[in-house]
Amino acid sequence: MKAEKIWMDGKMTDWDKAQVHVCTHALHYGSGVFEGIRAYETESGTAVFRLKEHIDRLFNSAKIFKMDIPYSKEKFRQAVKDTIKANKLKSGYIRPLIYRGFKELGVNPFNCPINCAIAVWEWGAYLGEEALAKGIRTKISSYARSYINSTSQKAKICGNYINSIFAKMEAIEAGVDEAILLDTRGFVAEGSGENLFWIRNGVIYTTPTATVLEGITRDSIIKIAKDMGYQLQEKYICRDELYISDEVFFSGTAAEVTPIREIDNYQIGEGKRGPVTENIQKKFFDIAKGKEDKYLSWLEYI
Ligand code: PPE
Repeated sequence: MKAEKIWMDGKMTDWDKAQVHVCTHALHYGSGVFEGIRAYETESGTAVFRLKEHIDRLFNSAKIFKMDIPYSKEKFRQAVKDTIKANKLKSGYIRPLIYRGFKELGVNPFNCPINCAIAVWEWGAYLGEEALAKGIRTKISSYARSYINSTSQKAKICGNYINSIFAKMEAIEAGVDEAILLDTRGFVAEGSGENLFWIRNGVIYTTPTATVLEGITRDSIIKIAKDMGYQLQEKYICRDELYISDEVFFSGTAAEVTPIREIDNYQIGEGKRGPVTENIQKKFFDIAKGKEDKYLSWLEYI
């Protein structure tokens, strides 16, 4: 992972010089908020997928975490595009980060400055190229998604990801690719970095967003699926409903549309990418790559 330049507090900085002090507040306490955005190569050049929605969510995360971003949304949006240009990135991942910097330590964050950075780099398939075509193996995590009153799931707060990291480490050590976390009531919540969809008898389901991140890919898939004529419902379910679903898949900026072929050693459906998942995945990539006129408003060209 490396590119040329990182935008740091308004300046294009060399990748190797984009450093922070070891007493940075966010390094000790996870006191930052971030975004994950993708840019795709299209016939008319590089386009950022749903940049407006990602910038809106970044500002909402900052609002929830009581951080005033010292730039307007418009300036920040331009900075994302400038960073892509400065790195001549054709397609890849964009990581804006707003963090409490260095002034003093102690849990109270209010005296620490608010620093901003935008990094971009080439990032292929999150769970491996094969995952998109064949599906991945998962397990229900022994770690519950953070309790609703412990932190905020609407905000993409850096420290929230400790919960995801525990679940991910456990999954990898168990020999599978990814974890599915339940909420503290025991209902299915989401992956370590993905929302979840499942299909039974032709109907597509996903979880309500109260206890999970309001995924922008999730929102895109809901719109795409409805446009394609599928019935789609939000529903709280227990883990056993996943075991007997016809198809299950993850959605996320990094994960895109990743089929799940196994959960807790149960084969899901035929044990491979199912037909509904394949249709939606194909449509998603066509849209992201600018091949669907109807959805061009989701793309922001560089
Ligand atoms: N849930 C969680 C917990 C999550 O982190 C993500 C994104 C999603 C759902 C899907 O949201 P969206 O990207 O808006 O569709 N996870 C980001 C970080 C992954 C990482 O490993 O870092 C991402 O996909 O960019």
